[in-house]
Amino acid sequence: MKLYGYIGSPYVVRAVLMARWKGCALELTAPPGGNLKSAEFLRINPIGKMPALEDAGSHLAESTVICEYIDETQPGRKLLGDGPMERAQARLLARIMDVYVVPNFGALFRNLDPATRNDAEVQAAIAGLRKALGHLDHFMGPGPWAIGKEPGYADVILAPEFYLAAILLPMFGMDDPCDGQPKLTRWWQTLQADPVAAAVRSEFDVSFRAFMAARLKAP
Ligand SMILES: N[C@@H](CCC(=O)N[C@@H](CS)C(=O)NCC(=O)O)C(=O)O
Repeated sequence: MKLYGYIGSPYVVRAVLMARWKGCALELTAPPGGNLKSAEFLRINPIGKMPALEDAGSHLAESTVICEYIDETQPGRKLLGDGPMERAQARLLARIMDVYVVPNFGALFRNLDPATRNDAEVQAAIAGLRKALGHLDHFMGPGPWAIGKEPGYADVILAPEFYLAAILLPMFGMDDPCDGQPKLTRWWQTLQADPVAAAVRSEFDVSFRAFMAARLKAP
């Protein structure tokens, strides 16, 4: 299996984390044609976003779909879980992340530069973020992982966004995204103590910090 994308994307990190926790091979490679809008890559994924997965001549897009495919096709423990409720709870956390948490990051990215920052937009994003993080906390299991006693699908989807948040949010005075959320706080501690996740985080951090530095320097 081949994954097109770069490790500085949290969506790419989801698939990488899924493969690492499963213990399966996943080759990470740059998009053909050198970028996400090249004719070669758009033939693979016309959405023009990373990641895209190639397996035995077929292609998939969208990180959640790719993660489920890796989980379903590769040997070993199923990270999505065994029972229908466990699987639905994991998918629910993933959905809350994508539908209610992540859109607030977009508003913050548009306001990175303090000199041109729209404070009202930033405050609305922070408020939206706090509310959505509360929803995540509400639906999380008793631990130590997001759903269950071992790293699973929900952790794969959530972790990279928290790695991004740990870099992005302090720029807006929000040092601890888990503040006031007991289950999230416990989960974040579990995640940070995991050596597989920590290794992937280091790779992401280097690449994402370089991306942020370039964004801040751009005119
Ligand atoms: N819903 C998509 C989102 C993927 C996404 O937005 N990827 C970003 C990188 S973090 C991207 O490729 N952006 C390029 C663009 O939008 O032109 C997924 O879950 O895979």
